[in-house]
Amino acid sequence: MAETRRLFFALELPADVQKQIIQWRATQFPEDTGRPIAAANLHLTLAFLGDISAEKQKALCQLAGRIRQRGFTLTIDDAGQWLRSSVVWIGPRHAPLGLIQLANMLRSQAARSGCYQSPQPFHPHITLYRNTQRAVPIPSPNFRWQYQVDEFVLYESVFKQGRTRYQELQRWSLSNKE
Ligand code: 2AM
Repeated sequence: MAETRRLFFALELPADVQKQIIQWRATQFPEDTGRPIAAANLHLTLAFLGDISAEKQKALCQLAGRIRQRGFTLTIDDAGQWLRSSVVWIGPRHAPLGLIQLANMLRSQAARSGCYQSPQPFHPHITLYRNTQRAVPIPSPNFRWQYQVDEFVLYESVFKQGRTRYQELQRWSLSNKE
């Protein structure tokens, strides 16, 4: 069988925002909340591709490179928990149109290339904890992290020595394009 890699498109976080999120998380949740996501792994998923071949990766990268749209401002000002998927997350209360457009484009390109896409609508979020076993008190969002998004990234999810690491493979610029 041809070798595959587990890939997804996502937005990375600016280093200062990443740091502030980690500090905020450390003060807001009980220790047994679940498995905290490592600082370097925090991201906002745009489209999950699954385990795909090098050939499919190349085709999807070509399509991603044809996306023409401007960057956008993202405001992270909401928090919540999804019991079904056992995650605690933060995200935008109102997703900017640019974010929805970008995710929808990547998700439809992925679907047309045969990557299964969840029928669930796109709920932009940054996962903070996985494997939360019970409902945890979600602090009222006493934060507002705002930043400009001018790039998106293709990551590989690498599981090694009991740890998952997201490795950047390629990035594309959004700014100055329409
Ligand atoms: P998340 O966005 O809710 O955290 C890499 O695994 C990223 O792709 C994670 O951020 C993960 O969830 C997201 N993802 C979306 N669908 C997935 C799936 N079916 N399996 C694994 N990860 C998925």
